[in-house]
Amino acid sequence: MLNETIITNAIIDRYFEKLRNATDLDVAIIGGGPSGLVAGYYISKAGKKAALFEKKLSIGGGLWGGGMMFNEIVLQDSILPIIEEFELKVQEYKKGYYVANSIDVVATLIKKAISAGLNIFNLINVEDLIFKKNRVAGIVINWSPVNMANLHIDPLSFYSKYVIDATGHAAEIVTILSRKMGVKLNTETGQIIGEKSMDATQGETQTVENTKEVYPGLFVSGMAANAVLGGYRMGPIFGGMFLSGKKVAEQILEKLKQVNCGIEIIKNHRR
Ligand code: 48H
Repeated sequence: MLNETIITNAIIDRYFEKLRNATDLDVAIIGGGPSGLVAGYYISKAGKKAALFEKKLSIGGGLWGGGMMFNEIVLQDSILPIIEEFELKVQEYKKGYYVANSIDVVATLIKKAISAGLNIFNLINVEDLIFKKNRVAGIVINWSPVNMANLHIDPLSFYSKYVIDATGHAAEIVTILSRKMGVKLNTETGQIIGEKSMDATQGETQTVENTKEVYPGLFVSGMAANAVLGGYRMGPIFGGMFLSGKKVAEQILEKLKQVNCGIEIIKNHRR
């Protein structure tokens, strides 16, 4: 005979253990698209405490739909080492161009990231940031259904040494920071510049170049990087998203090595 209370308690206990473990993070990743998942994989693999927050039920962002709902994506040969690292199944289509089943890519990225130790939360909307002493110091979260039902329910806040805006075209997190705090961003204009039209070559290069800390404590990756810094879009070729996720992970891991990277500021505020 199965006991319903045990089933219920198993879920409650395990979920709250995961949640408690995420209230004080090294890195909070907002958005479960390719750049966020790849970043989460590398940061977790390096032994840092990272959690990824995705507002939708499913993780994977824009990967699922391939190009115009044809569920295949294209990857270029410059990311062959990452393809190998993730053991992605790809087929060479033309010299330098690889094609992959987008569903398989989503499943593989999620599996790899969780196996590396990434804590993934779906159905959670990041609606604001913790902002202290001119630094982003964490995230403010609520259930997505609360947001969808427009309920007046206060959120909860999680500290994080670094936050990654991996929210894709909308660059939701930088937009919130810019709108609420009116801060000067690390962009040419100090503002969000906005995404440009389609040019696959430029878009792919720029999404990697634009991956950086745009405000103390807040990094951008993937399509959000191009939206914030004014890069082109590239269509359903995803190598740049993978490279951007890897680059942001490397940048943050480097920062985490420094003793005085602003972390003390957050800690002092806790007292
Ligand atoms: C929690 C949130 C919030 C929030 C949004 O769009 P994504 O797949 O992001 P990237 O940058 O990793 O990949 C971009 C790629 O999918 C793409 O769109 C390309 C290559 N386009 C080219 C072109 O020309 O159009 O994923 C972002 C994720 C989504 O799942 C959102 O639901 C999620 O972020 N998200 N999660 N809190 N406030 N905002």
